[in-house]
Amino acid sequence: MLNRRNFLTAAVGVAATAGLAACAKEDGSSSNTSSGGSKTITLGFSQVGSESGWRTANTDSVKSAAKEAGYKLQFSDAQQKQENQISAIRSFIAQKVDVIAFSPVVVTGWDAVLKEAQSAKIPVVLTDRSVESDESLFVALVGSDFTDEGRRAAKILEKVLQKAGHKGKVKIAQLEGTTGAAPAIERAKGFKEVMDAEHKDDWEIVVSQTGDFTRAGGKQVMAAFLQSNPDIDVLFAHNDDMGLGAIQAIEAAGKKPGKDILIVTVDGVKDGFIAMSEGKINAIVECNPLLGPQLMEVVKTVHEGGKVERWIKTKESDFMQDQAKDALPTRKY
Ligand code: GZL
Repeated sequence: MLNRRNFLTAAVGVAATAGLAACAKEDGSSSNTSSGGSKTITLGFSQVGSESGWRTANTDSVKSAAKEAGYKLQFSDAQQKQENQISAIRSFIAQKVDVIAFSPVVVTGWDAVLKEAQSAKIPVVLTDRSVESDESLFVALVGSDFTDEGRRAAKILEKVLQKAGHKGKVKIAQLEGTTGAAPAIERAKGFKEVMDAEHKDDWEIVVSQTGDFTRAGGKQVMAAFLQSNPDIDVLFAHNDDMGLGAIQAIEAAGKKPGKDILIVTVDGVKDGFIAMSEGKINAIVECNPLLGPQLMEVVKTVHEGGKVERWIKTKESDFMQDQAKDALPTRKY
C-alpha cells in the first residue's frame, strides 16, 4: 500500500521514467512534437463501476474534465469486476493510448497488466484507489488518504457520542466497503488506530462485515446485524450508500436511525447530507470524488514528460449533523 514517505522518495525516479515513456512510444513516434504542436491526447480510463453516488459523481467529474481538456477519452465501466478492468487496460494498450488511468477495484492482482503497460511505454496514473504493486509501475495517485478518513471518522464519533450524551461502553457495528479495496482496508485501519489508542476500554466493534459499498448491501447486512446484535449503539459505514441502506433496515426494525443507533459515514454525497439534515445520520467524513480536473493536469504533465507528485491528495472536510442544512445548497455532488 502507498504511503507518503515511499511516494516522495520514489518521485524523482519515476517522473524521469514517465518522461521517457511519454516521449518514446513503442512505434518510435513521439507523443508530442518539440515544435510545441501536439496531437490530441488519448486517455484510456477504467472505472470501478457505478456502485454508489460517489462513483457516479467521480465518473461525471472525469468525463467532464476530459471534455474540458479536449482529450479523447476511452471510458470503460468494470461493474466492480477486476477481470473487466484488466481487459480494458489491455485494450487501451492495444489501441496505443497516450496515458492509462484507472481506479483499481481491489489492491492486489495488477502487476502483470501494469508491466504490459510499462513495456508498451504507456504511463499509468491511479485515481481514487491505490494498489499493492511495485511503485515503478505507475506514475502517480490522485486521491484521498483513506486511513486518515478512518481516523477522522473515529474522532468525529467522539463528538457525536458527547452530543448524544452517551455514557459508558459503546457497541459499534461496522459496514465495510468492498473486500480487498483500498478504502475498505484503510478506513477500517484508521478507525481502529484511534480506537486502540484512545478507546481501548469503552469502544468495541461487536460486528463487522462488507456491504460492498452499495445501498442494497448496507440494508441486507444491517438487517442481519440487528438480528444478531440488537443492542448496537453506533454504526460506522465506510460510505454513505451503505449507511442509507442501513437506515432502511434500522427503521424496519422499529428503531430510530441517528437516535437509537448513531451513524457515521464517509463520502458526503447529496443523499447523505439529506439524511443528515433529517437527523438520520449524525456525521459525515467527506471523501471528494471530483478528481477529474486534477487527473487531467497530471495526464498532461506526464504526457509532456514532466515531473508529477507521486500522491496528489484531495481536500476534504468533516460535517456534524447541525451543519447539514447550511451545507446542502453548496454541495457539488
Ligand atoms: C473512495 C471510493 C469509494 C467510496 C464509495 O475514494 O473508492 O468507492 O467511498 C465508492 O462510495 O463506492
